[in-house]
Amino acid sequence: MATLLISDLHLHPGTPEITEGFLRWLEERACGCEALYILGDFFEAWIGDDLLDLAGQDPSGHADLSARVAVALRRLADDGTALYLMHGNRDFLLGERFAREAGATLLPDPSVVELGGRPLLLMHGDSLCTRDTAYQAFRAQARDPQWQAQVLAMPIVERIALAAKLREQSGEATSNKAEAIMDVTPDEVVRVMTEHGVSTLIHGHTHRPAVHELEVDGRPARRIVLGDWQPGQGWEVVIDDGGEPQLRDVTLGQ
Ligand code: LP5
Repeated sequence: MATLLISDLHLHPGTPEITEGFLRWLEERACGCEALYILGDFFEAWIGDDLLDLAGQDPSGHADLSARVAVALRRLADDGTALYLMHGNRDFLLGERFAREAGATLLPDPSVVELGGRPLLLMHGDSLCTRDTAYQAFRAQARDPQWQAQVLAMPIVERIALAAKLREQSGEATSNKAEAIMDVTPDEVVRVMTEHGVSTLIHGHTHRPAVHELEVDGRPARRIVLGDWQPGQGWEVVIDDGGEPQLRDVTLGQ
């Protein structure tokens, strides 16, 4: 049975083609798989699991989308596929409640998992972009449990406004950053792979799908980068009986 890994779907009510394509991919592709790993930025922005309480009464469509996706994941989990969710830089507030309703387990970033008979290092990928010091400062603050508790105590409307403000600031900041700064730092990749004793790393975040050959501890190694999903096209890594992780682009039907 195959294991699938995906990342960076950025699900949002404004992009129904991606949502519909993903729900169809779940039924046609993921159904019957041993495990599905979602390596962050599953949602475009996550403001707290209590969004699920608003299903059926949120005109923006965010709550309905979240509830619908949770139900679809739950169906897959109930059919026997193990589901794992890792946080990304957009959905770091995704919590235990969503995971429970989706039948998924929250996976720490980084995580080493044994797949296809070998240890693989799984990450979202944002922590590898160490040259982006402004982002790393933001990340440290946004991952601070005290800051998160304060934010989650805010009324939902204020959280929606804060998320929109952060997105606006991020858009302005990224438009002024060099492309290389927003990619992973090669030395950091080697450092984390050495630290975890792996020769394969799979991550997303950069939206630059590719398989990079490198050397770690004098041995050949690989960094597989998942792509972001667009209307009509997604990306997956599949690990089947052969054990070799394969990066594939996927045509998404409606
Ligand atoms: O996301 P993307 O692709 O545009 O750019 C990312 C980095 N930006 C971010 C910020 C997120 O986009 C913000 C959206 C979060 C939505 C959910 C929020 C829920 C919590 C709030 C509501 C409850 O991750 C960007 C990187 C880029 O990837 C490439 O790696 O460069 O980093 C930045 O743009 C960061 C800026 O350089 C500096 C930060 C500006 C905001 C400062 C506000 C400080 C307020 C304190 C909050 C912690």
